Amino acid sequence: MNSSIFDVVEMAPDDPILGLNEAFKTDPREKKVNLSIGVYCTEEGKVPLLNVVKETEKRLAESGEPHTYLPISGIPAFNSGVQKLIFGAGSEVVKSKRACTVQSLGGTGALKVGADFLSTILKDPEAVVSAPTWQNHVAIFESAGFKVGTYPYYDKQTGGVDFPAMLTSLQGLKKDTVVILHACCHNPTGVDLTQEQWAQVVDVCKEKQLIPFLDIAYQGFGNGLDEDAGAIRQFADAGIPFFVSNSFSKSFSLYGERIGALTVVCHNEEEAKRVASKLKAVIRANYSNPPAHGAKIVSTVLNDPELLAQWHADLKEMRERIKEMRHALASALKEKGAKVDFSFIEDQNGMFSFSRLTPEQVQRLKDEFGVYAVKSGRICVASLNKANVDYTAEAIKEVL
Ligand code: KET
Repeated sequence: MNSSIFDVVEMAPDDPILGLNEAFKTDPREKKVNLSIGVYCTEEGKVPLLNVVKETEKRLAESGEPHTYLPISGIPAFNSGVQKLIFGAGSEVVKSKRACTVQSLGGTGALKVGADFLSTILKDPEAVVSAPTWQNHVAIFESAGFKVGTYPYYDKQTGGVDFPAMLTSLQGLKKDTVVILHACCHNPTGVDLTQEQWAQVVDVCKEKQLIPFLDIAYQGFGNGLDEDAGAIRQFADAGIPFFVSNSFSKSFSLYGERIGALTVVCHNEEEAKRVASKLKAVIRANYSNPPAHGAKIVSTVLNDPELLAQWHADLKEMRERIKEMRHALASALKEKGAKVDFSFIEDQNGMFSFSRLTPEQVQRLKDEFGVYAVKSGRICVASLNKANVDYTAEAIKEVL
């Protein structure tokens, strides 16, 4: 047999989240529940087409625009809309033009463009992520040439944040370390910092000259659009440079459109212009320019008061249904006499709950009940509904 250049290629493991999602789809069992991927589903178990998206798509279809290339950094009205959304319309950052924003392929694309750009300006690029974090943070920064470490975050004893340990760890980092932070709805734990704690993180980043990189993939799923952006606004007020990757996958239910943005906050407008030019170079050499459809939807909504109000209503409905499901799951587990107290599920934020189930229990949930969760014990409570919550609680109770 001739040798092949691919002889050296080993089978890569399935992705811990997307791999499960694929496995779920091919599971023939009728009674199955997908709590793996972070996707919001309606009471009917479907990924929603938001009312605001339906209406905007109708308008876009009527306008009959051709499918031409977008500028390298995306639609300008989209990028300015993003800045108003994350910093607040009256923000000094927006007015002074010291931030630049580029459209990206979802939140993932924003992280990747940011990491690639940073790796060109840092000598020995190092980054830290929370323990635990969304696994792709590590993969993205490593693939951009970073050495990636962790800082303490989740406290297994209390189910909250081990804030003193986190702060001490950040204080020990060397200058220019990139600190990846979940601005709200921490993935996978669902536990967030208070605004007072954020103020202390901002102080440490400023004092130690660290580079904060705030990932906000769930704005609006915690307590509201402005409330969830509190950390970003504190960093903006501190006057230090920082990065924000945001995503509309979840908040507009536009997962497949790959729509998000990277924003780099600089010291002044002149600096922001130079940074923007380099971000464009990174994008051009990767995928040339971004896709248009999702950006057209989001920019239309962000710049139209009537559609914006509709989006706020759609988002509120999703946020409230998730809270209802948290309550339903915790109550069902209690009613069934589960050995463990799961009331903490109701205190967590966003789409996820860190269930404290072990990898073995997670495996049994899948094998015996067709209930899919991430190995870490993370469950997506946004996929629960009145029809599957009881079955899920029963399954969890059985594997404890
Ligand atoms: N950041 C975080 C924290 C995050 O959870 C996701 C997606 C993203 C960024 C990426 O978003 P996107 O706009 O799709 O590129 N998380 C879910 C999906 C995934 O793993 O890709 C999840 O954790 O299930």
